[in-house]
Amino acid sequence: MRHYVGGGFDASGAPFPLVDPTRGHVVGEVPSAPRELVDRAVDAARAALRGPWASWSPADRARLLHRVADGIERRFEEFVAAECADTGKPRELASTVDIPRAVANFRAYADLLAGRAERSWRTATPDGRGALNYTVRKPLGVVAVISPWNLPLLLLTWKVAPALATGNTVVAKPSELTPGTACLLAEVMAEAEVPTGVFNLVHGGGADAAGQWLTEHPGVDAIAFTGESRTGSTIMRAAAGRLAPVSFELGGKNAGLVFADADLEQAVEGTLRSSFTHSGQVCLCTERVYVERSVFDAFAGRLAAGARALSGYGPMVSAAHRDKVRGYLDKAAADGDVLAGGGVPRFSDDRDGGFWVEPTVLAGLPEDHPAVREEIFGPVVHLAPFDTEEEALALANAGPYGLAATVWTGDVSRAHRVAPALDVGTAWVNTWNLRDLRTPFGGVKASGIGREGGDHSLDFFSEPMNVCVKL
Ligand code: NAD
Ligand code: 6OD
Repeated sequence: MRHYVGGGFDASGAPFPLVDPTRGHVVGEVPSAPRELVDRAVDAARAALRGPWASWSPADRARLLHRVADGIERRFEEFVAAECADTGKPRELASTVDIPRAVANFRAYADLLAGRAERSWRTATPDGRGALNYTVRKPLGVVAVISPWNLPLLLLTWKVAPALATGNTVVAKPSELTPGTACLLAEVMAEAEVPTGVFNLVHGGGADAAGQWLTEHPGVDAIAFTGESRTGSTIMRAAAGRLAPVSFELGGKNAGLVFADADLEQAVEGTLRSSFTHSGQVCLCTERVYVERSVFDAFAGRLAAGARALSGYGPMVSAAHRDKVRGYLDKAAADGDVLAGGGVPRFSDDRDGGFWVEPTVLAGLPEDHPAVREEIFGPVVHLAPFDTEEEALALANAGPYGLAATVWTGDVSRAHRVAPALDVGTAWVNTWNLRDLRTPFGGVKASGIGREGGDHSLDFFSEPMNVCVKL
């Protein structure tokens, strides 16, 4: 595990242990970037802005992004293995979602570049000769990309790809818990001949470490961050002093709405996927489901049976996160009903040392209960009944977050009425986590600032400038 700064690999800094979440063993160590290395990474990224990279055309950059995508594909199995080792997620998930999506992130922004048109306006002037206005887009400069542990490569590349597409230089800091695929990405960047200093990688923690030093760094022009809402507030304060723009994808407490007119089988299958994919450790996962009263018992019974039957799921990412999830479960078990799970799976092998939590279905908790209000980020979903569409909407829209929601209904009019009325960045109808990378992605309220995806990312990572030429 090494940093990548100014085109060179570097292992400086005090090592911290890497733990296998599946078994709880220490399996390696990662160097924690000293402040001096963070400074060097920012300096390298600044210097690269003035180098040959500045004159690369969009077509050159698009070709580079495709080379990076090719490089990930060539080493696909290594990436899958690293992602599974760090997160404990099943191979099936890493090989069908995380790594293919990282490849798609680079290819999508490479292709989008080709379709970006610069706008121009002919303006009348009193002398009749007119003026030509045209807009050019410039990179923001040095961008810090800070990412979380749940979808490590997917979420890092989701920001690195458009940042490079628009001509910025990047200093990336992955989560200290999951540095493996970022290290491989640095190797791929070197193999793809990304110019020196254009992509840099530093490892380390957040507070009083590489994360904080990057966000406070006067040489960092913009910050693209995915992680907890509280961390977002801290980073925003750090950026405020120098008015650095931020793009934030933050936490969620996503609701599902199941109407009696829904295909119940589809709603149950969809909710099992939306609540328990990656053991609930996806920001888009559904943690609270409101079910029309007439089908509540049928839905709850089937969902609980489905949760009990799940196998092949992974652990929580760390002992600390497992303890946090278990804390919510203990409170919920004391105050409400546990319809499925609630415990720890037993394997009778060394996995019993890992950070496991059973897929859990809860019911009967009041809406202001911490397990219903706060983001758990684990395999836990709470069910509650509703009587009217208005009540369902009010329940879904309550609370501090607004990332995503899912509506299960067989009524087309209801779908179009309810989905846009949800206070979220993304509403799915009769599906979950179906992603088209050209669409806007982000959250409202405490779930984020700004939109990424497609043109939204290309817009965030570049600054429009108007040139007015008197003819
Ligand atoms: P986190 O906020 O603890 O950490 C995220 C990253 O920020 C890590 O790299 C961490 O080292 C760094 N960091 C922490 N404190 C920092 C500080 N003071 N200054 C600078 N950097 C700092 O989040 P996490 O636990 O890694 O991830 C889980 C959270 O991320 C959940 O809340 C989840 O909802 C959210 N998330 C949101 C999205 C989205 O798209 N909206 C996607 C994935 C995860
Ligand atoms: O699909 C995406 O682009 C994306 N940003 C997903 C975020 C998932 C959160 O864990």
